[in-house]
Amino acid sequence: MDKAIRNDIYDQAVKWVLEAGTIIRDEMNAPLNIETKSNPNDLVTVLDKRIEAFFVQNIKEKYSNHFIIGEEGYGDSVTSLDGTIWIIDPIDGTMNFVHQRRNFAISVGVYQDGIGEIGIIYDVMSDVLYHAKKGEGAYKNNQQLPQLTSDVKLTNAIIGMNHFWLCENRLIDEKTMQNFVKKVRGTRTYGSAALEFAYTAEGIENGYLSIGLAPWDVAAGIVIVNEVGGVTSDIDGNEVNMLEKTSILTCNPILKDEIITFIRNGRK
Ligand code: 2AM
Ligand code: CA
Ligand code: CA
Ligand code: CA
Repeated sequence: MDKAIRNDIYDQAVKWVLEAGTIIRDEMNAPLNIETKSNPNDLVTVLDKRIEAFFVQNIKEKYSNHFIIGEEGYGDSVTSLDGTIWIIDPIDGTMNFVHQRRNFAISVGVYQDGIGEIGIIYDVMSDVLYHAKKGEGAYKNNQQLPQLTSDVKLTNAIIGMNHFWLCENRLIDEKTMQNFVKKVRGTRTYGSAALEFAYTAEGIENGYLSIGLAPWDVAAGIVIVNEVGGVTSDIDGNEVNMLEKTSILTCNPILKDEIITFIRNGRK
């Protein structure tokens, strides 16, 4: 992507993300009209919808030839990665948003012909912006994030993963995952995939494993993690396709083979 064009999109995207954050903080104490989606724990509120609509309206007005993939369905039905595509999760961590009023993020990735060019993850209540442009490093607010440490092993790693991995699940035998939890130094469950990517990029956790995520959960995070030398794949090590839901492993590259080999033993 041409650098001047990318800089323009990036500046605009950051501006909209910060504006969206202000809307959320201003409106979050009004009734949220909480509804459920695929199951009783899969929540959506009026603000998830309002924020996605805010992005879609602004993007369509300013960049009429761009496409949008958004969780709440205000975007386009995208079937090809050709062109410029905004991949948006208006509120990542809706359960945290509803129950905790914190620990949720706005996630915006911009891809050109399938390549991640821009990643923005905004921790709305902490007012912390993680952001990256491909090839130009990743930032937490104005501070550039260092490359991930080369001094990490699975036995002293902190890995983000939710507890469903320890219940019977369709991907990996739970006994294997229990052994995995015992092997690593510690696990964390933050409840926002986007923030887990941001924390992996920041190096405050060394990786994150998820059973099933959609493009909007990971699009921005992949770009940000890439910029500090991190790697993202599905749990078998395959490349992630931005048009499909998939399992996810994002981590320090030193850990990738060991994690994949470990969990392969219990792979169904
Ligand atoms: P969401 O809050 O945008 O839905 C929670 O563990 C993380 O997984 C969040 O990032 C959440 O995103 C994501 N997630 C993906 N699919 C989900 C589902 N069906 N139900 C709840 N969370 C889901
Ligand atoms: Ca959701
Ligand atoms: Ca999400
Ligand atoms: Ca969401």
